[in-house]
Amino acid sequence: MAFDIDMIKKVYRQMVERVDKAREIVGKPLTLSEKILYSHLWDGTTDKAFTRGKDYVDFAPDRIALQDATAQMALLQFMQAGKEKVAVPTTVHCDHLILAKQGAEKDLKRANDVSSEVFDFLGSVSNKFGIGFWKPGSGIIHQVVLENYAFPGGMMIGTDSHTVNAGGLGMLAIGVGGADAVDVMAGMAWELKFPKLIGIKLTGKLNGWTSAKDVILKVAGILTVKGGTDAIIEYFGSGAKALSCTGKGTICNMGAEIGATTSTFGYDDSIERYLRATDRADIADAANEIAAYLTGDDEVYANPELYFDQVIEIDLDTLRPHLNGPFTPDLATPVGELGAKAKANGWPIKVDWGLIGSCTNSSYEDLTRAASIAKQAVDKKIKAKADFGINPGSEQIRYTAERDGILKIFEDLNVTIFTNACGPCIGQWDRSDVKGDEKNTIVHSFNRNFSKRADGNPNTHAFVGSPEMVTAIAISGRLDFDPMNDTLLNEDGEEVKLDEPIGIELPPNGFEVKDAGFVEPVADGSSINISVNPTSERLQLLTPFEPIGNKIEGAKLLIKAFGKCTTDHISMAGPWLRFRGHLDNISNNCLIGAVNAFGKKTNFVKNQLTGEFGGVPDVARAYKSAGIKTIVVGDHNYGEGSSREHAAMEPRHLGVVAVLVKSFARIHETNLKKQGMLGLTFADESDYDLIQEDDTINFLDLNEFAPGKQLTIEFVHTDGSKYIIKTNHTYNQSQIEWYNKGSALNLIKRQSA
Ligand code: MIC
Ligand code: SF4
Repeated sequence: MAFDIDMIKKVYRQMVERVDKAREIVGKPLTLSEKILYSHLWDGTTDKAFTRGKDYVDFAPDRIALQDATAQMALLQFMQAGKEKVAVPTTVHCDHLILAKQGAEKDLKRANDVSSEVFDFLGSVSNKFGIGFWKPGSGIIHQVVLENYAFPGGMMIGTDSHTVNAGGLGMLAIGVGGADAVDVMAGMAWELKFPKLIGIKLTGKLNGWTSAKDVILKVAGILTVKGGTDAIIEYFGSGAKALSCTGKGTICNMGAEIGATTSTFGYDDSIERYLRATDRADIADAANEIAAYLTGDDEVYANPELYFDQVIEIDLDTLRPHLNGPFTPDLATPVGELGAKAKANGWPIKVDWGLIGSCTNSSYEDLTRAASIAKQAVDKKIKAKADFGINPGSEQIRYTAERDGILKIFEDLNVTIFTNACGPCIGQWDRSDVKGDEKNTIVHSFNRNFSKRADGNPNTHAFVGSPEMVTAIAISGRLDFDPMNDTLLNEDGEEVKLDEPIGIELPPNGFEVKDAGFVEPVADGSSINISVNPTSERLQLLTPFEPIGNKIEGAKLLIKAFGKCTTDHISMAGPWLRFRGHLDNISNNCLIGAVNAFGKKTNFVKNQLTGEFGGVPDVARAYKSAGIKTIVVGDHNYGEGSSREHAAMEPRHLGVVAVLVKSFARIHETNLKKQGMLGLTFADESDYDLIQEDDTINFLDLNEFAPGKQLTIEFVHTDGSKYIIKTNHTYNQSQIEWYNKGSALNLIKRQSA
């Protein structure tokens, strides 16, 4: 039984009516993405067709999901919104705050001790406001959502960039910052620029060592980390239909790594099979009744060039397994070619760890494909050369995999089974084998491999691959191992080869679980009191931001970030996750991972007041207490990666008024706007080079801040010479209102009062 079949049936009734109307208005056959977008308009129906990549449109998502690391800030904001209950079904998932160290049982116990304050806070706020609560150990948010809440044709938002994973079940699921989620929880519309559409046609069928992961590793290589920006990617074709539902989830999940707003697949047999296997036959039956509405129109898939802004075709018959990395998920290399590339670039060939898991690749099918390789190693008497760890995606998967003897296979190979949680994927990893910043290589089935992400070491070279490839590489202990062609020496000195992986799409005896870890909220939470200890180092009630105003003069440069500056560089995760509910404390990690363009060091910037160098947060605090506003300058795709709004709130808290870059990642740009700051882009990119460390900065026409109008900024060098540059922005009138009020939340508060 689905959690919310009545809501889903209502969405389906509306869909029929609204899609028919939209087809008339748009005047041509529709993609699946358009069907879902047009049937989730805040105003119900429309009398105009929207322009992709241009019009801001209000939507009404069906559901919201939050994870513990972002939920703290989201709920602290929601508590200020003056509402009694969430307006839209919402869940909180505890998955990011569990350190992987000794294995599931001990690690979970330790997390429950260490983070009880935060888990209790999230649990009681959830209970108060009618939010479903998934306890630590229940699983990774996106896997739990796929198993329980995602449904074909639906629209959801989540405070995590990999919310897009639910596209595997044929929905539009979009990652947002906490402030966006607060709008929807408070009963308001959710605004999005109507996305562009990229169609990816999959032909042929996966075979041998190639898996769904390789589809997205290949796509990442083609589109790069910003190729999907402001676009929805819709997969179709016979190859798409031949993929399992969780395989589709893997592909959609990593769409976040190419900046895509989201990705999706049309409803088909594999999605139906998955719904039935996860005890949601009621959704499958309802979906079957309107199946044609839950996929793109035939004409669209027959002539995609006429309907999508860009079309890519991938033949699964000839696709090869890839490993992407290091340091960026779009550096794609086919497995057989990695040895030479590694040698040429000085990447360590020896592999120290193999890790399987993360929201991307922790399904039952993933575990069985990896287990089929692990079993051969045991049977053929090969010991794994690298250390090896697994985080199952959910308690339901773990329980079922244990029952079916799959975990036993890994244990026989000495693999550590960590908690059903994010673990090493987000730097929650107590890695003991490598000390300091020793150069080393790891392979994992996660989605991101930015510098320092898994273990905090800038010299860990992380490569992303499918779980079965990670297993093979971990067994061989070598990055240049090609299981399709190479052999391994076993304990008896014989050369043995690994056979192709074999997976089981869905458990033949069904999924099973004892305690899935779900806590339903009470019907009336009005008497529940939420208290936050004022001396807590982990939680802090928010004080509203003051408006920045329309006069910025005499500002200083806090940092000119050089090269890649992801949200991991702006607000690192790992050990800092513990401060996600305490704005002042987490601000001490603000931009400490960004490389300063002057001197090329991290966390080392000049304080113009004293002439001395210091860490970014300290220097920012010094300017702030002297009453001096600061700006941050950055390169392309600034803020790529996570949805964490801390990357916007921390600079805001420390007195940064504007972030001026060559280009932004979508979620981060919105997060800056929501927190009442200026997110600007250079009209002429080369102006980036003009900016000097000791410039004084004046905004010349901020009093005329208006949609579509450039803002002019003057930079004064120390010798008194000046130059003036033009900057672009994408603020519409209501977003300018957020700026004027100090933040979007300040505006909601006024409206509720
Ligand atoms: C991530 O994968 O980077 C995270 C941690 O899941 C983030 C969310 C966060 O920073 O809490 C994301 O992807 O949005
Ligand atoms: Fe968790 Fe990693 Fe997925 Fe982010 S990418 S939600 S940290 S498993």
